Amino acid sequence: MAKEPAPKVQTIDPAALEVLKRAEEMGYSTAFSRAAKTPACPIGETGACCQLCNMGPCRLVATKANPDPVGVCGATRATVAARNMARHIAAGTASHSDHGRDLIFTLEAVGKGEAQGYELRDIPKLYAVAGYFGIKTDGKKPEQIAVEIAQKAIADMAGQKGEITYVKRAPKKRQEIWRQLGIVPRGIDREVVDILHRTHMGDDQDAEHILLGSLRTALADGWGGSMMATDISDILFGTPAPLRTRVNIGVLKDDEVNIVVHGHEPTLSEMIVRVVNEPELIEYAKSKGAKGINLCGVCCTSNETLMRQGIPSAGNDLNQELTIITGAVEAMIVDVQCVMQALQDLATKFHTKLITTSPKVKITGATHIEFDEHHALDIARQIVRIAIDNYPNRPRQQVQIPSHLSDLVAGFSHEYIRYMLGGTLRGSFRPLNDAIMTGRLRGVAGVVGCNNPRVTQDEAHNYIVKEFLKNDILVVQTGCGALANAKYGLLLGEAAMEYAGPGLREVCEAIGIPPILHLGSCVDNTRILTVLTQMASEGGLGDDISDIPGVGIAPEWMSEKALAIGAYFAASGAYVLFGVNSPISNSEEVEKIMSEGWEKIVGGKMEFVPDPQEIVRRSLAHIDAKRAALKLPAYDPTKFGKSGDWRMRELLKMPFPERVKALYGMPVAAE
Ligand code: MSK
Repeated sequence: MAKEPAPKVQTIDPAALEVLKRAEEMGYSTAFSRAAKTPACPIGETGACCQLCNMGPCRLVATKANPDPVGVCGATRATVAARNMARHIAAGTASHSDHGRDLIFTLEAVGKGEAQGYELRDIPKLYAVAGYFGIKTDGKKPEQIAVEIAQKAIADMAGQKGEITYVKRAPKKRQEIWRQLGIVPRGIDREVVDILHRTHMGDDQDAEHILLGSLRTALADGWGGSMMATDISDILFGTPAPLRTRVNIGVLKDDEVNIVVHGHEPTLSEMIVRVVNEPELIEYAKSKGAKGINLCGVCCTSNETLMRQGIPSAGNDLNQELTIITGAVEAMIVDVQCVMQALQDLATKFHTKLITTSPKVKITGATHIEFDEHHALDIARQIVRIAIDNYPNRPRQQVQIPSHLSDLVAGFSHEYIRYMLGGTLRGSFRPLNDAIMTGRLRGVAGVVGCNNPRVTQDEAHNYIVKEFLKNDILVVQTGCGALANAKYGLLLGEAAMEYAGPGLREVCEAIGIPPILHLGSCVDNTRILTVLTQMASEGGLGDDISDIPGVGIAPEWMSEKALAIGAYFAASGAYVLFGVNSPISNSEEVEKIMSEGWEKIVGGKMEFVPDPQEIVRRSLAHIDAKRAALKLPAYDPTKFGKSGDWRMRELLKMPFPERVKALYGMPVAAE
């Protein structure tokens, strides 16, 4: 069934709404307006189109006359939907893992003293990662250890046989499931190639077998390329810890040079963070009439610089064009993934310079300044100077920056979560497991992923997390989903008082955390894998990820990387739900394989459910079923919430004599 061309309400973000109104008045095209003009292809969106050879493309749409169509080669609807899905997962895996590869090369160059401006910022994490790779560290300098880690990581990228190293980080039971199914990744690149080969015309034609192969590829992402990307980013730029910053288009400044970093990789953006604080460049900006240099981000590069350095974010994926339409952006610097081609055309309508930096990515018309980790600082300075030089060109009469912005608390690495739960000397997941076991928390949920202009921006993200909070479910977020909720103040401690159920509120008050924890960018979904593994090994919640009362949701997904993430979570034992639409709806057989079929073999499953209310309903049912399987008490919110700040707030509302009695257990003495 074809979806509506675009939602009636484009966004719930007041800043985005303000800019969109202006875009409409000025006749500027955006993803929102293009989604309205260009309906989604009704054949492709259900997984019914096979484009794998030149006998087609074949459209396998059932009609009365042909109720069970097949392609020219005889490929069934199930084979076609499965092959399309597997290829999406392979592309997502390739993207994340290539991001990881670039970081590995940077780590190697840093270890060899060849990477200008970088340093090894988290030495304890360097040692921890060396431990995973079985590298002896005695008597070695950190730089040498860094080189050895890089070499081992490259070997995992290129592995042909055996198992990639990080598989050992999964719960033991999970590793055995993968081994029995023969889906432990051998090498990260190999698993991507494997899917591309087996989905070529005339190869693997059994939907179940194709999809099992795709799980192996996805595992190479989650427990391989992405996990290494997260680890190495932490080693090079620091493991995140909580900090407070701001989000939304209102972070742009009308009297400073605005530079927006966009994409995914932290390598160049971290150097830009560094150079915008150099007195020489600040003085240079002042010489051009600006008060200073204002660096901010969008999408996941933004999450990288926000999590570690507190650099403000102009918002999530659908805000990328809108920042330019403010007329206040001197330069937008992009690297890889989720960068819209339309940015350049939009930039020409203003003074904005769009600068591509990855050797893999050029956009026609944009300025290309190729990034090279060996000269990163020089390149960062060159880019910042271009932005400063562009400041006098800002068309003052065109500048309109919405004032909307919100504070947020971010920076919850899995290391910090462990520390905050147990303290410096006894970091542990015990308090979290205990809170779930007693029923104070009903369960946990990861709500992640993109925006998609085919649905109202941020609406499903907001609705789903608020429902989870109300139901005492602790939420972790990454990527554009985290920014979606940060824009409305949900990533603040105060949100617990306003939205959380009684048990979750008590947990947030006791630990001093927001009810939603921001764990980072898309590759940092691997932090959630680590948290789940540590919860499984802590005891009391079974001994595998599939036992934990939890779910993963991508309510507004659009990227192939989201499908790879969903598949590696399903392969790791989690129930994953996707919103928007189903790219496999042309085949009930494939829907069944990825749901009931996968649940039988790996304990996790992946379902596509456009209705956010149904997503919540299925999530709660799943969490309650997992609680029952663990023989935990049924969720009962009336047992909790009679302590802490909330109780104090209620008490303070009482009239004076009753308040004293409630506080001290005695009546006020009569005069
Ligand atoms: S940037 S993959 S739109 S989360 Fe990671 Fe956002 Fe999705 Fe890109």
